[in-house]
Amino acid sequence: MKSLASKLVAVALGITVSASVALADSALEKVMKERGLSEIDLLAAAKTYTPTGMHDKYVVFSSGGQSGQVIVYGVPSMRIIKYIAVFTPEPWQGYGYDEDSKKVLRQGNIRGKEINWGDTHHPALSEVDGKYDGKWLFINDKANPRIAVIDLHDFETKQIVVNPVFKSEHGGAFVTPNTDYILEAAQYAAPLDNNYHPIEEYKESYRGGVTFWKFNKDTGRIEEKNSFTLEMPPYMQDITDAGKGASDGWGFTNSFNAEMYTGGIEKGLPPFEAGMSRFDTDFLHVYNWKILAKLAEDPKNVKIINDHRVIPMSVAVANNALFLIPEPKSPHGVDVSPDGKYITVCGKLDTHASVYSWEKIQKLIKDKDYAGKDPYGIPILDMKKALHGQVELGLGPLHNQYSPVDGEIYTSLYVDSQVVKWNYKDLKVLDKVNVHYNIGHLAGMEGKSADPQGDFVIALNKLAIDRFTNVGPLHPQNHQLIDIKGKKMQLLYDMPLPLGEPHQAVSIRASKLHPAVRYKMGTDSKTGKIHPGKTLAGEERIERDGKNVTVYATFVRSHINPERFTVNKGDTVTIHMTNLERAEDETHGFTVSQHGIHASLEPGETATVKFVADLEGVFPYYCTEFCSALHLEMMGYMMVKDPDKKYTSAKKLKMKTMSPEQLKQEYDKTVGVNKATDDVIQSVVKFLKDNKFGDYPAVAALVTDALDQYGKIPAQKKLSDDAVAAGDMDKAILYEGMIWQYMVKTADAGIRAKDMLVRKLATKQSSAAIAGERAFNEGGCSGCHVIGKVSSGPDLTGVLSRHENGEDWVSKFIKHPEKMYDDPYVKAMIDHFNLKMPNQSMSDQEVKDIIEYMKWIDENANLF
Ligand code: K7E
Ligand code: CUA
Repeated sequence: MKSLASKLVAVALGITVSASVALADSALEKVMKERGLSEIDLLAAAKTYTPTGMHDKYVVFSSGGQSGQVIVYGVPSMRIIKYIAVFTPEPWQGYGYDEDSKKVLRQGNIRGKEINWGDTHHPALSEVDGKYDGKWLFINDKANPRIAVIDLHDFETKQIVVNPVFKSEHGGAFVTPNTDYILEAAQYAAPLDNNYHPIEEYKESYRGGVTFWKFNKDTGRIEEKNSFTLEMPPYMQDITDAGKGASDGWGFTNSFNAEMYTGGIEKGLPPFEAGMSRFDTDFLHVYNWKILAKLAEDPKNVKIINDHRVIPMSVAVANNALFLIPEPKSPHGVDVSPDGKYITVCGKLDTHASVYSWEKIQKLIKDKDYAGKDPYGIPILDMKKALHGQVELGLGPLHNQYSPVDGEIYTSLYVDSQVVKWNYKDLKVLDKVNVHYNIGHLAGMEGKSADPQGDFVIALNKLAIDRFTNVGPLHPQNHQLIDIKGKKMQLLYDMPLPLGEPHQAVSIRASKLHPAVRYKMGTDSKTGKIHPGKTLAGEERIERDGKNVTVYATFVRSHINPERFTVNKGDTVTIHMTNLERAEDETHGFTVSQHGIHASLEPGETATVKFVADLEGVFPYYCTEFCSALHLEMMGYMMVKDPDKKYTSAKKLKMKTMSPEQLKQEYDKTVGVNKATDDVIQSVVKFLKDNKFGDYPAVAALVTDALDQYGKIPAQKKLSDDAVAAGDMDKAILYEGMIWQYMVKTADAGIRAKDMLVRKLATKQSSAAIAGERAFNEGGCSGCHVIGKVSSGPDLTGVLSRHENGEDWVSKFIKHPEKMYDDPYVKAMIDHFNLKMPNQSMSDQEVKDIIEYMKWIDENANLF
């Protein structure tokens, strides 16, 4: 078992089995035993574990379901990286709590009603030739028919459009292969206008449809005026997919309730679920959006409903742009193959997947070979003639994903709680794996694009039941990562997600994403334009205009400018805030106590909060991100006076003041500390310059950040000197203190740059040296020894050459230091440091590895 475990780990990690693995082995075996892990578990761990600093190969965008958001995580680590606020307020990012994001959220108002809840189902990535380009993400809201546009340059929602004719939807967002249109199919049929129509007139007045949202790739926005809807019968339209390759120009939407049943359980009628599943088949809608887009240009072809163009079914039929094909009852997923030649539909209530041949469908359309017409005059194609074939997969097949292997397809089985791998060309089932439990969608890696990557699928399960520690009746959702690289699928990892039901998730290779790390100074991130409230250093001000007070504020570590402002009770207060930082990840947040507002200001961003100061009193405001050592000090006061009240001033307390000598002493001390700190900074700068930091862009970026802070010092020095000249030592001390703050911030970024540069310049560590460094740190050596420095123990740089037979000497000393306490050298060290090297019970292997680590240190001694 020992050698098997080590081999497994070695193979999984791609390293050759060497002596160092034997070390891992004993420790590994111990952990395996303690935690009851098998070799299979270790293999799964090795496939997902992502050590610190390593990044994921794929990024997944999951619908956040009832949270109305999008959740972003990495694969294979399954680490959550971001929540994207979309249809619902998100407190951290200030989405819905500052004015600029409110404007986006309020685009989602429906008929004047504020909607702050959404039900996201289907995220879709923008495409070029059916392949993901990493630029935009779209997602729908099933409850309140809306589509949102997310910019992947900063992962923020930029636009929400409300469907003008639907009352609910489900078949969105699905994009055409070049992102010309975003498709959104209705769900529950309803009148397209906003009027009351009795349910008895369901067949006459209730309708479904598909909306084609025109996307402008230059502006990155949906153009509502250039969008249109195709009217469809009141079958409940469902999932949709756009054709690609061979079927480019076409769209496919399935449906349930071809029965057009209208319920009435409260009147003693059978319920919807019975009436809607009576027929053996429902309809797959097949339509040509290229023809429809042309038709929509002519006013003769459209009805205007709620200021929106709707193409009646009759017009679509007359122009050979709309057809129906029967599909097994109450289907769910409809998925076009990567080449666009096959369309797979899964019947939830049927054990089969039905594979339609695009070639056969095209021929039937061309020959006008119809099996009949539906009550609305739409031609129906014969199901058997359109089918490539059917395969029995199991109970409750739902959704499909593809892999790069020709014909290979993965399907979720809701009732069986399985993922099944099969081939849609030769119609053979290949493998099944159990999931926990009731899987809905599954996400392959780019698995619905024209360029599927394989590697993994993720099961997005509806129930978690017993998979996680019980946290009460509401369980988290369960995303399960499955390895599909081998012949047999392997379940690797369960990720609980406690933020709404993951309907669909889409993934993309991380290498295709190119997000920014900062905004151009003064940007309104929601519009991408310069914010009218942009404020640079020195431009901070408070403007009053009657009952309106406007504050132009700046944020930079670690102060908000202004730090005090006073308004009258009842004033409307607008605060424009600019984060002057350019340093990566230096976000500041802002809130005023007791006013329900919040903004998150990313480097370079300007945002605005607005509220009525309707309470009298004193209200602290502060930065809400722990941005720096003096973050708590990053605060200020809003004071609200009642203009109708008379205030008497408090009697002043007498406090002791410092003598001029004391002040001078404090001033000298502060200046001295600054001088010493500057020396450290200069030594770091010298190191960076000597080692050509400019050759390494990531290091250079940190150095720029550091120098940015350092550059603020001369202005402070001048203020300090002026204060000294004016005899105001108190003020001078404070400015000297400010200089020290900038020095600390400089050193903070500078030392990070130095560490990064050292790692880049140093020779590559052997796996033994890596193991040695770990043993050194974990075994407690680093508690007393700091490489490159004398600390509570001697510096170990060069230790191997300090003694004859150095390696041997050091090995013996680590193993049994107590035996050498009388050695004259050791004795001298003990006296000097007043500490004895303890026995850390290192194994022989650990000692060997530490020696390798020491050798690596010596090779790179110049860097420490
Ligand atoms: Cu099957 Cu909304 Cu696509 Cu839920 S949906 S699973
Ligand atoms: Cu800025 Cu805390």
